[in-house]
Amino acid sequence: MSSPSTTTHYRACNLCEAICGIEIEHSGDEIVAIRGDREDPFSRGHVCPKAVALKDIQDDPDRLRRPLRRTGTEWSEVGWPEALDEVAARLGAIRREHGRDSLAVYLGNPNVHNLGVLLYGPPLLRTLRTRNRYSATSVDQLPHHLAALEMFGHQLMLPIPDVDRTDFLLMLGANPVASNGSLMTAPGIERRLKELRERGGVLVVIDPRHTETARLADRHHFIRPGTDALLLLALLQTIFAEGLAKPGRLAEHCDSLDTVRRLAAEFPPARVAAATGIPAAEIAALASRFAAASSAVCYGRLGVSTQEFGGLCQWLINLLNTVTGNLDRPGGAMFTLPAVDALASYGRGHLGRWRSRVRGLPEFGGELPAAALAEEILNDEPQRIRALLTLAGNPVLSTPNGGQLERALGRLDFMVSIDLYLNETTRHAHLILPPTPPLERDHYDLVFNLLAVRNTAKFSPALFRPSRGALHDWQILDELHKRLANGSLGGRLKRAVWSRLGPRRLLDLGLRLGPYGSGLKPFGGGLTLARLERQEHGIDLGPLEPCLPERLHSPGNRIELAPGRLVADLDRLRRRLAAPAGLAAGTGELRLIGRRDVRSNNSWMHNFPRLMRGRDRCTLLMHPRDAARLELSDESRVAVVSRTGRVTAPLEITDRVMPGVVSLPHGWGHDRQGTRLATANSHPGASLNDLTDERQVDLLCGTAALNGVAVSVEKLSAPPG
Ligand SMILES: Nc1nc2c(c(=O)[nH]1)N[C@H]1C(S)=C(S)[C@@H](COP(=O)(O)OP(=O)(O)OC[C@H]3O[C@@H](n4cnc5c(=O)[nH]c(N)nc54)[C@H](O)[C@@H]3O)O[C@H]1N2
Ligand SMILES: Nc1nc2c(c(=O)[nH]1)N[C@H]1C(S)=C(S)[C@@H](COP(=O)(O)OP(=O)(O)OC[C@H]3O[C@@H](n4cnc5c(=O)[nH]c(N)nc54)[C@H](O)[C@@H]3O)O[C@H]1N2
Ligand code: SF4
Ligand SMILES: [Mo]
Repeated sequence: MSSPSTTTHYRACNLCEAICGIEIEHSGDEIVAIRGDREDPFSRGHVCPKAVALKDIQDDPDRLRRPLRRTGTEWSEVGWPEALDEVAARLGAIRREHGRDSLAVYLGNPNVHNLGVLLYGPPLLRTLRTRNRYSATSVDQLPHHLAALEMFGHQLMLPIPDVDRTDFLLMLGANPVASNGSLMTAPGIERRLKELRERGGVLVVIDPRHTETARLADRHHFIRPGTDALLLLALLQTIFAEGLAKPGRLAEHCDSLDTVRRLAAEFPPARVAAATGIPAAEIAALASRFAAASSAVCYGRLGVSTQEFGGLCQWLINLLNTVTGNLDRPGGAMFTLPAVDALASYGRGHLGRWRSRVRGLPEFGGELPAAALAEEILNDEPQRIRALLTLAGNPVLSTPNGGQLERALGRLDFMVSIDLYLNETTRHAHLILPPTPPLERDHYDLVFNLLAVRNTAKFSPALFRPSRGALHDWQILDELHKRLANGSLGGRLKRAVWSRLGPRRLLDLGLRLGPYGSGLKPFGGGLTLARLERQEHGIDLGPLEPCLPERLHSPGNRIELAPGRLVADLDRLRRRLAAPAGLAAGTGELRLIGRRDVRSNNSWMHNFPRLMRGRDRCTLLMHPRDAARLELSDESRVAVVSRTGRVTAPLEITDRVMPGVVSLPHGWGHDRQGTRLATANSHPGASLNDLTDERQVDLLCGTAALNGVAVSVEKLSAPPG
């Protein structure tokens, strides 16, 4: 809807996983309004306050428009050809002298929201062939990939909770009302959860904090951080003991059900109640209700992935869904059929083919854990990392022990960042290469359609033409690739063809060859980019459909219920349960967890004035009982101290957090010198990851245990300033 002087542009917001349809009313280059697109068949008008950030990114005077080169602490603009040549020359020289593993790469979260990077990043990475690849995956969803690989044979066979049809949603360690959902693309999740309850369904939330999502739930249970694997085992134990296990249609395709029954038998509710903080009777009742529901799904996200037993949690969640017959059935945990088949072009995945040099942490899918990056730089071995490329990442604020990583970055011979901003990480680079912002490029969600609660497709053409000379992320990657590839004639030809095709034509090919596609016939029916583009609100491809066992990627199309590596990892959990200072410890020590706010997105949306209004959000939440014990009041400013660091924050006393647990949001800490983020600098907050510990990882797969960090809290004597 636009007035006579304005035009309306339709697209998907690419800032978070919800992929909301938006309408942008604009007059030439001036954005007049950004609203939810009511005609979008998937999001039906939903947006969150961050949608307007698309305009703020576009207009932000701090956003970098030209490559920058650092000399000491001074930055100066450089032309594109010169910047690209210099980056390639420096990386090439270090590689020649010290070998390919001396170059490291860190890939941040926005890459999965970026069509061009998804198509042009992999070829460059293959050319670099470094074993020192790191990404946000190992501070995020890695355990989901591991469980999918081990059970279903492919790291991307991720079961998605069918929220729109389920009768019972058991949610652990997720707060979609603030995060808008993750590994569950479901725009307007709050409405979907309310609809679940209106149709008589049940929502149970397990979280050490009484979250915004818990407020919508029938039941919320506090749980001691890091003990979810025990709870899940006890749920399974009850289900087996009460004869409620009925895998149904898939039973004949599952292996090792008896092993699972035997393993779970060790963990009756009474044995885990003290450790988890949930009474045994409540656990047993929850198990019975879950198993009795006509459809049910257990879903666990960041709080159960980024903890010491994340791999076990995601395996046990899949098990709970499978043994109750809820895997691959409507209302349960289902698989998507996106219009571009991402599984076909990604490897199945692998664990532990090589290990990090210093600590011996395993690679997963070709990447080493981000928790190992700093130490791989800060050592004196000849094979240490000497150069780093960061691509849309801010690991100083987003990976554990950010302070140590900063020291490491300062030691590199060369660092280059492809990024929109001069921030806490990129300020350490020698060169920053800024790409075009989201509204200047074409967009299609290759990843989030794979994770969506419904099959849909939408193409978002660029709204604005890039300013003169600007490059897209994919063009920067392609230019670097061109300069760094020294392959065969065949390899060079392939690269040249890929480079000529560009994201649009590659997407068209992907759509044509996908499950709804026209094939390669010029006039065949079915989906092509041209046809999709004509549907500016996007198209609905229907609800998720059962697809097992045919779509399994495992040998013989079998579901392995008791993968050896996961079964073996139970030993770590047993030892922890038995240790006197283990999970049940009541040592008086506090456990630190994170949180999200709907107006933030990880570390990079604190520079937009409209999202920063109101009171300070970077506060430490503490239960009144702990506050009383420590003689703290609501006016206190406190220091939070861990093995790795010390930060200060205003205290917020609330019974919405569990006794013994404190919570600080992540993504803050914008008071570091020399960044170019005027608004963020004036609302700096403190970085949670100055407190998280790189030594605390899920040893099975190297995922950082960002939740459950042991901290103490001290009162600051005088209020600052
Ligand atoms: N303690 C704690 N730590 C956490 C988490 C937590 O819950 N608790 N959450 C973790 C999770 S889930 C994640 S995903 C990670 C995120 O970790 P990161 O991806 O490392 O961090 P982001 O804050 O997302 O930083 C994104 C960067 O990309 C840049 N950028 C944005 N858009 C573009 C673009 O289109 N192109 C380019 N080239 N650059 C762009 C931004 O300027 C910013 O520098 O953090 C993790 N860290
Ligand atoms: N507004 C906003 N939206 C976002 C982001 C953002 O930064 N801001 N980030 C995006 C990204 S990259 C991601 S990955 C998603 C993440 O999406 P979610 O997984 O929904 O993320 P969180 O809101 O961090 O929810 C994690 C919950 O786990 C709880 N928790 C912590 N430790 C434990 C534990 O040991 N056990 C249990 N059961 N719970 C625990 C925390 O209290 C918290 O409520 O959000 C995405 N959306
Ligand atoms: S929930 Fe907000 S940030 Fe996420 S896609 Fe929708 S409008 Fe964008
Ligand atoms: Mo994430």
